[in-house]
Amino acid sequence: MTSPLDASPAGSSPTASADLPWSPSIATDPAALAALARSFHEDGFVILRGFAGEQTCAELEAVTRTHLAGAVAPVEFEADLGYPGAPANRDAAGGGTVRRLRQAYGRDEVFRRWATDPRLVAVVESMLGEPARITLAHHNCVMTKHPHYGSQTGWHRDTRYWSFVSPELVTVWLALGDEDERNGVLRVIPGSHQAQLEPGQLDPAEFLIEAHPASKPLLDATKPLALHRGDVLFFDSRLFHAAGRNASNAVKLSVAFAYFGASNRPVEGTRSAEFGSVELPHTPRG
Ligand SMILES: O=C(O)CCC(=O)C(=O)O
Repeated sequence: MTSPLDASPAGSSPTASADLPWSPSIATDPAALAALARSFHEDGFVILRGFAGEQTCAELEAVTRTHLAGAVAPVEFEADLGYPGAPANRDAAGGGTVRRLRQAYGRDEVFRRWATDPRLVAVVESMLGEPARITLAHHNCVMTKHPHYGSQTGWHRDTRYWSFVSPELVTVWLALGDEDERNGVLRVIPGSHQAQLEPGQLDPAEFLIEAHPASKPLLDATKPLALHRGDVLFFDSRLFHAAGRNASNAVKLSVAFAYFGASNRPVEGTRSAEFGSVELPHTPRG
């Protein structure tokens, strides 16, 4: 088993890989958590392979499939977003394709158990540097990518419409199946959570304009993050990411929650302050 701590020169702080197998000892090892946090801050993301066990994935998938089959509200339809590849409207072929099952936290105990899993909370806390809260206003969903009608998502930062006193949030993305080039793998630009953009580099919907000259060096650094069932991607919510369409014949399902630190808060009167948040117990370590 690979250690979460890579060898580092004598006297320097150990560094962690941004992509490593999950080991239960990480959640209780302050040095391992600190190394993960350093890697997260540098690259803007960390993948923990096999973090969610088969039983957790199976329970989440079962509820997801039932709710998708009945389009149980609240849902977001592909047709309503109109991203490239989406049906033109709800009456068009595929117009009933669900993009997201929203408000996952309120849907079933399995989502609440997952989002508050103490191991997950330990990792997120180390990244935020303080006790964490779940925002119920953003993500808090199952993202789907359907064959035929699932759309392409351009380069964006999750924080584009989010209003918090500090923009530092962590998005936690759990793959309930394989995610790869065939079915709309998530791509990221490592380090782009820190990128300063030029005026005019974003379109009115705050997607990165790929043809803008200043976007080239960013896009040259693109990295696809292939995931397997149970792998968890933690990313800084300011990290630029994008995803293609699904050319396979199976729907892709990913559970996404976002977390902010106890000293942070949504700005009053904005959408980010709607729906509330979930305070998570802090477990002192070390
Ligand atoms: O199309 C996708 O799978 C990516 C979705 C996404 O990044 C988002 O909705 O924030």
